[in-house]
Amino acid sequence: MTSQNQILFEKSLALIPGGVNSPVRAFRSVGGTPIFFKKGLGSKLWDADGKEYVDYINSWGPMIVGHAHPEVTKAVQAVAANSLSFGAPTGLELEMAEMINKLVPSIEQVRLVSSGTEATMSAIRVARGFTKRNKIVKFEGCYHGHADALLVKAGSGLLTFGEPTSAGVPAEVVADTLTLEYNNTQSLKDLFGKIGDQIACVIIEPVVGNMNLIVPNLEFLQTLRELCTKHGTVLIFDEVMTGFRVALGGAQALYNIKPDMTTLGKVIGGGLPVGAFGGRKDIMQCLAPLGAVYQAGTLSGNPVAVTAGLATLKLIQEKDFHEKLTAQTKKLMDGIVQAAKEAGVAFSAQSVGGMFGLYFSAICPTSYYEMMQSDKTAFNKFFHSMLESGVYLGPSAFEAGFVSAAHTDADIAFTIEAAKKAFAGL
Ligand code: KE4
Repeated sequence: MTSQNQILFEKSLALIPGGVNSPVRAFRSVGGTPIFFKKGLGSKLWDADGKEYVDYINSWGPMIVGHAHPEVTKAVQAVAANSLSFGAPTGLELEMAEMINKLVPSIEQVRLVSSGTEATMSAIRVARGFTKRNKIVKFEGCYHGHADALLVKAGSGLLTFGEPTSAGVPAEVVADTLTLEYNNTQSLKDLFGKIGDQIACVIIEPVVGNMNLIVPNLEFLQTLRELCTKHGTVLIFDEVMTGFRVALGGAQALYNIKPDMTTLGKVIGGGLPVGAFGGRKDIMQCLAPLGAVYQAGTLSGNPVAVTAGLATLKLIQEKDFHEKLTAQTKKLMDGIVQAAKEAGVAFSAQSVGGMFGLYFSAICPTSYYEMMQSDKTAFNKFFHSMLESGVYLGPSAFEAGFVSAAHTDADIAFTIEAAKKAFAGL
């Protein structure tokens, strides 16, 4: 019998490119039919056929307190009754700015936008306007959204498609985008030694989640900070994924490294469209209407989206929230690693806070090159077996996974049992 997922997918293909509104959802990397969901509650999802899953995507990070958390839903319903948007300032945006400044003190001033892409695109522009330089540096395998200048050897869906540089981006637009190898400290020293005073900014995922999870070498991050300071280069931590997830204050708190600017998204919208960029006041003062760098947005700071974000940010400040989330995620990793070991499968896994990486390789990769050596075919078979068992992982070997505060010990045990079955079938 044809499933509802298949029916919906076939019909979607007629009107939506690839049947999806974001490429990674298309299952092109893992094969098969994308799952169309109808409902989420806590750690669970239900698809169009009513099949239940334990969810480890959590909308790629935002649903950190679980799906349909009653306090978030109640807050959104109440504020929505007062109109969905004004296109004018609201006290809610001030409350969000105060909350972000409190939780991420390096953000002295912040501007809200509607996606992570808008946040990184705007941060790059401000950094270029502030330094009056054009060159920007990113790292192979890191993904910062789909702004033209950043679609160079990007991660996430682009890795999945094996198209390191997107079509439709003129060479001139990326002529000033330089790409280095993540965790390669010497390459930083070499580049800054040559052209450091020409570099407007370096943008980095301080913990990478878009070529699967890659943990930073602390000396690499510290050297990057020192070189940016020495050469007047703006250091941008793209914490769209790591913000409020690897620690309450993000990766910058975890590693005690202060960037000049930070980009945020995902968790600060609690599932609704909110992004943000901010940092040193002297840099942010370059922004219109004060300065010459233009940036704008009809729905920036949308009251309903900001309310969902504020409700979420209040919940993650509950006592021991991140300690519990980190411990639950590590318990999951330990159980899956043990299952692989018992099955004799070359496998490794690691986690940072509430995000994790599963690798079909004997060691946890520390670079893009090492990540590319992992066994993608084994991952794809593992993915489908887990899906069959009712566990929803990211449909690509190049994505990190996410745990929420709603994932119970029973969910973890269920997932580990499903992993045992999946490893046995490899
Ligand atoms: P959005 O424009 O998708 O809101 O954010 C872009 C972005 C920026 N920076 C980082 C570190 C990110 O991880 C992202 C988006 N992450 C992907 C997940 N790999 C979004 C999933 C998708 O593209 O559908």
